[in-house]
Amino acid sequence: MPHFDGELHVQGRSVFVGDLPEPKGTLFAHVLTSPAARGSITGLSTSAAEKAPGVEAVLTWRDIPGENQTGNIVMDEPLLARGEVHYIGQPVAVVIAGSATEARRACELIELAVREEKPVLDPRESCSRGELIVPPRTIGCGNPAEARRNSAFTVSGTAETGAQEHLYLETQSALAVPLEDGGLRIASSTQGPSYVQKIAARVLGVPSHRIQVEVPRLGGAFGGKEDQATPWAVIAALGAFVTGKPVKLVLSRHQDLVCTGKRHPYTSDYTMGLDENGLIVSWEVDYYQDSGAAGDLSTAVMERTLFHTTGSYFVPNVRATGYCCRTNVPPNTAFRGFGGPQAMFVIEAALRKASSVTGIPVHILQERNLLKPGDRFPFGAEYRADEARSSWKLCRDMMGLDNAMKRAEEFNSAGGRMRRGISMMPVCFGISFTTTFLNQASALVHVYTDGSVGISTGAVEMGQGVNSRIRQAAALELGIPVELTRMEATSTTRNANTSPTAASSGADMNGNAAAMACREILIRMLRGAAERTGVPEEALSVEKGRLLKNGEDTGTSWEELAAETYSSRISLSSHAHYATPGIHFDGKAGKGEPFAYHVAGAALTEATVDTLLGTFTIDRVGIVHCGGSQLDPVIDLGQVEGGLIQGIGWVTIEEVGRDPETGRLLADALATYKVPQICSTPEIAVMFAPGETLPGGIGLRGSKAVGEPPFMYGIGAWFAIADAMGTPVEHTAPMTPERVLMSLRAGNRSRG
Ligand code: LUZ
Ligand code: MOS
Repeated sequence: MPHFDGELHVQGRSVFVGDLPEPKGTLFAHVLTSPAARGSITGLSTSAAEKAPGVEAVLTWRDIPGENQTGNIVMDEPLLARGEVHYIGQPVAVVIAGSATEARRACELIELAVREEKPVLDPRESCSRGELIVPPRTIGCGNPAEARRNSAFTVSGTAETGAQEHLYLETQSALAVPLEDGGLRIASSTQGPSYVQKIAARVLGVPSHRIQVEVPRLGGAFGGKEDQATPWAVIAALGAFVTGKPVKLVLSRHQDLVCTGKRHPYTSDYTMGLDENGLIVSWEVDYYQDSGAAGDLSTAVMERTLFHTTGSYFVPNVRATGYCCRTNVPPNTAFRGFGGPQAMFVIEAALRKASSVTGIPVHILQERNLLKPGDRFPFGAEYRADEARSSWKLCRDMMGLDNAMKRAEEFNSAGGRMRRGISMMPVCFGISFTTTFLNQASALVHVYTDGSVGISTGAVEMGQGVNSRIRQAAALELGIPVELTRMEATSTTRNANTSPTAASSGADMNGNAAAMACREILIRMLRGAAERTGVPEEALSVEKGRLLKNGEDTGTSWEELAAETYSSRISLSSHAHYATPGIHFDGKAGKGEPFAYHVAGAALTEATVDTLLGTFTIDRVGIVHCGGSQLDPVIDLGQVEGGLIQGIGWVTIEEVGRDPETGRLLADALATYKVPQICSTPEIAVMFAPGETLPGGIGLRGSKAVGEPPFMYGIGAWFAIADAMGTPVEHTAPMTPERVLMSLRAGNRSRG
């Protein structure tokens, strides 16, 4: 199976929002954003900008015809600041001009005065000041305090993980075109076209049916366009609405870096109780999430953190509490893993500490505590698969844990400044939106009279290959070559009220919806053929593009069948709706079955540290990943490798530094924000194990979601480096070379 977009990408022929033809008279928007992280607006004068060359309009909150509100879960996010500013990069005013350069130059003429206050940048400070987005939330089971008191060992500590920039290749972009009846057509680089539609309608004060949103494809997203594409698309929409002309907005890389939210940094306090065999008996944890200046998706991210509080392990007594702490940085947002990685880092850190206290090697502790079939998660659901243990054992044996440990030991016993370390990292990730109602999707399928098939779903192609998987599922359902199918651009007029393409579930849900629509059409086609020929319907089928009777070729091709179906006046179109079966969650009780299934796997990581320089290499990563019966191994491999490397970047070199006084983003260009590149990529071995068999209607034709889970294999890199250092280190990510060096110095000092 080819990744169908691959050919277009390498030839530079694939079309993104920024490449769409600009209608005649298109204007360009540039946004003036807050230079201060916290303060009151004391003056805002646009008159000089209005007179600048090429300027058609300068917009502030006063020009918003509807509601100045883009919040989705919490209603705390104005489109354009009014009275106060809450982070550097918050949109305040918009210039609409004949060219992007004119708009940008005129923006500099807007006079904005802010009385600055000291920003809150530390989530713990925010929490102690009571500046939470929502009240703290706790999930748990058993009696952790009592279990801790009766435990043989207890360990406590703090673990911290940093922010992460999404660094999608395509920056936030939108093109809004006015329609004849006062409506708008918006092309947006969003994962959630229905969100853009709903919020544009709210801000403009028009019904949703006046707003059409279309997404050709995205140049990457990683969660950064789940909620945060919306304000930019709505700003373009506001410009088009007010001027009556098409308006385009494409963020510069610099503005995108400064204005948009990142992965949530967390600082967390934990206490773990263990029995004399190293079995975890209690787990108590407080997560302080740096939510940024507005709610955005922070509460949902925290919910997933709470669901993944015990990682791949079984713990009978748990209390996990999450604090969504409002700070003066851009609202932090969805990012591959969505709070899961933050939780998993904390329990892995705790297990390292437990290993040093109990004297039990950490990989033994990990293995002993892995989830078994029948174990319950703290939220009540049962773990039904045996993949946590089976993937761990396969990884241990096939990827060679013993050999890796021996190699490292021999290497290190030779002395010298280079030291080698290893880690095992298990992953168990729940598939489904934690917000149950989001687990629905729809598809519209047309078979044309020549037999070619057009498919529209709510899924957004962002490079992950969702369209390839949907086409494949549709072609298998119809019994025709995949080349006869085509994916249309995602559009709110073809599929309404869609969930964002997120939570790893885009292919599962939209693929099932497309397959359901295909099945419906195929049944009609076969019924028509049965009526025309007198052959019983059950005897007919389509395979490899031929109409078969009891498995024998009838001499009729798929193309002829399509034409005959049309001539018989039978519809060749169908729309289908899919809702993930079997899931439910009681938010108040904190109990239920929020996930359709889990994806599990394990990674063995080997790293080498230069103890003189603090630099390191991640040498080799061996992964066993339970992907179900795969639809497309090549797409899965791409997701596993890409996720791993993105995860390694998060815990090693990606550092979103901010000035501690002003909150200004320090790494605000690609010269200073570094992501892993091809030279820093380890040798990667991936073995796919089928694992559990999913019931029908869950997953996609037996295959499992693959988008987010592999990200968390990358966490193993942090622990492999720490292992190589051979000195106790604070559990703080990212482990930059600077941190390695300073930790080694501190370790040497404390050893005298
Ligand atoms: N988005 C969301 C997500 O709204 N809910 C989720 O549970 C989720 N999980 C992963 C990624 N995005
Ligand atoms: Mo997401 S973090 O957009 O699945």
